[in-house]
Amino acid sequence: MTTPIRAYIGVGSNVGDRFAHCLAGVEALGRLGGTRVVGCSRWYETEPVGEVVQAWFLNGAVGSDTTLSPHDLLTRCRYIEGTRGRDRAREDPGGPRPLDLDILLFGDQVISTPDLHVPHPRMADRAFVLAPLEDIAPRVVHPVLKRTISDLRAGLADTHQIRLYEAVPRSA
Ligand code: PH2
Ligand code: MG
Ligand code: MG
Repeated sequence: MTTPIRAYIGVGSNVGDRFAHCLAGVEALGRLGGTRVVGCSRWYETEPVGEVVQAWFLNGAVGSDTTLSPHDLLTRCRYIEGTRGRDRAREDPGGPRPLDLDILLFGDQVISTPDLHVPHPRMADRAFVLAPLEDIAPRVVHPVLKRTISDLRAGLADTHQIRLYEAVPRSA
């Protein structure tokens, strides 16, 4: 028997029905064999970060206990992205996508391979990652920076806007 490892996965979408894509992503993660979703953050509307001019994202984060290897989890994340219409062969790097599932942390493992870098290399600089992650993992320690998620969030210099998403808008 393998002991499960707690992984944190960033969820994002900025094409089509963003909320439906994100929820479908969380549900599909919950159906993976050898994996149990143990937490899901609130959702945030976030200004796009990067060179590409594109629509605002919906971002969240999921905690999951898994006996999958990091690469098997990556393969399944890519498969789930594909079920929401994502086509990696045709898309712009860093551009619009119906669903993005990024492995942010995998226990305290540090992984550096051509297709997978964990912790996610830019996570500590991004409010759209740290805000939802802080909802579910405030005291988890970044295994390279040796600082908690709350601490990283508090020291963040990212000025991109983020705001809590209201799935059901307040009526006037
Ligand atoms: N993802 C990107 C590029 N820029 N900006 C926001 N706000 N949220 C994202 O998820 C995001 C981004 C590439 O994965
Ligand atoms: Mg990705
Ligand atoms: Mg991403």
